[in-house]
Amino acid sequence: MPLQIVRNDITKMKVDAIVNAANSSLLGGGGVDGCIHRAAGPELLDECRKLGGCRTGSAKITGGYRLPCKYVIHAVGPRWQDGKHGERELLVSCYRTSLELAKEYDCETVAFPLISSGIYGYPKDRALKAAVDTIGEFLLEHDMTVYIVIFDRSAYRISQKLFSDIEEYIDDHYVAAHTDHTDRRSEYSRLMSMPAENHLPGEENKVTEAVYAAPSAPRAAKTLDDALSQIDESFSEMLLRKIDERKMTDAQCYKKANIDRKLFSKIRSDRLYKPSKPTVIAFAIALELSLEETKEMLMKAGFALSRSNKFDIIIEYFIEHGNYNVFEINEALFAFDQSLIGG
Ligand code: AR6
Repeated sequence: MPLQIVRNDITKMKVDAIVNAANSSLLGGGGVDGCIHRAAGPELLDECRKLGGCRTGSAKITGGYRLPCKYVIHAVGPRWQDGKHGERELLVSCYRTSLELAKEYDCETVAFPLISSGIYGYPKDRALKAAVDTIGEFLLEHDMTVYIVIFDRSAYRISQKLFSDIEEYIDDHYVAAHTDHTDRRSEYSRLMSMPAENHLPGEENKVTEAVYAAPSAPRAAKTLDDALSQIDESFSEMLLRKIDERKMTDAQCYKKANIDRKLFSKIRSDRLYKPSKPTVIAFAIALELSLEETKEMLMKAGFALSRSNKFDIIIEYFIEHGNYNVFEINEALFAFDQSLIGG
């Protein structure tokens, strides 16, 4: 997955480059800067002294020394004042410059902390949004795996309003689905386990209802050849068809889905490829499929959207609200402790 949000100490990341949230002197400080200098050893400071500082919104690169990465990119984020002093532009520029430096040094994997969101006071949710938007945009044009490393969970918070809306949506759908489902199933078992003559007056109709509600058996094919000839369009075929219908290129689709190019090639070359459920959902979101189409695509891969599962309800919420931003959806999934989509 080209963009991943992980919880870790950035000094432990085994990537080509990690990004430091530095200050314009580049001579070290507290926060993540202090951690990186301590883990890299004094040679890092020696090299930093030769760089002559760095202006806010920009970045410079050094070796990684005792860190498990090859390079450290020192980015200088803005101090938060009130949001009206060009803070977002400067922060975006930090991410862009760092990504361009990483590209120039042929880095395939890069890890960022949430620049400016600690000592410099940038509100964490806005810092995260700026990071996700800027990195997401860069990844539409470049092949790289980028990690946003967050230290404390509270950094990864969707807005309170969105959180409450989704929570309410989950409550409505989760509870309703469970009650409905359980009642029907137990009613079905009760009625089917007793002889018809024991049914209470009027229950004949209930049996019919319950039988209709029960899963129906598929029509049996006469021979194996018959059965095989009934094979439907596969997941991979549906995906490629939808990409054509949407007049997208393959790259536009897999990048928007936050899916790795290699994984996409596998899917493309194997018509019976069996994807994971989050991968199918990532493509459904990238293709902006309706709820019906999403369900159809899931079914082709052997999955369904269930009302007994928070992950599924959150996905349904976003599709129903016409919000197909994979990064925002992942923020919401993360906030509700669900696995993320893509990859
Ligand atoms: N790994 C990942 N993230 C971390 C780590 C770590 N080891 N340690 C802290 N964070 P900050 P800033 C998170 O204060 O706001 C320094 O003195 C932390 O939770 O390190 O850009 C510099 O020299 C927060 O979300 O950087 C500058 O003077 C994020 O990293 C000034 O601080 C950034 O917090 C820069 O302030």
